[in-house]
Amino acid sequence: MRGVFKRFDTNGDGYFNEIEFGCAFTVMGVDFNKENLRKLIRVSDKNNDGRIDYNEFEAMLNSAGKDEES
Ligand SMILES: [Ca+2]
Ligand SMILES: [Ca+2]
Repeated sequence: MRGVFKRFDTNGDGYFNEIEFGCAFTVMGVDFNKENLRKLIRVSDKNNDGRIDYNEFEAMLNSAGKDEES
């Protein structure tokens, strides 16, 4: 999964910003609108720095797999 993260971290700073995050989902075939994207970033951004690091990304994917019904 780290390769996936690197691939979508287009400016190479080690974090996903909103644009990179949106692109990643588009490529994975998930079409989020901006509002849902922001919501997901807010929920996934555990340390509240406004961007998603690898650990947050991985945790988000794990919880998305487990928690589909809620
Ligand atoms: Ca980045
Ligand atoms: Ca963060």
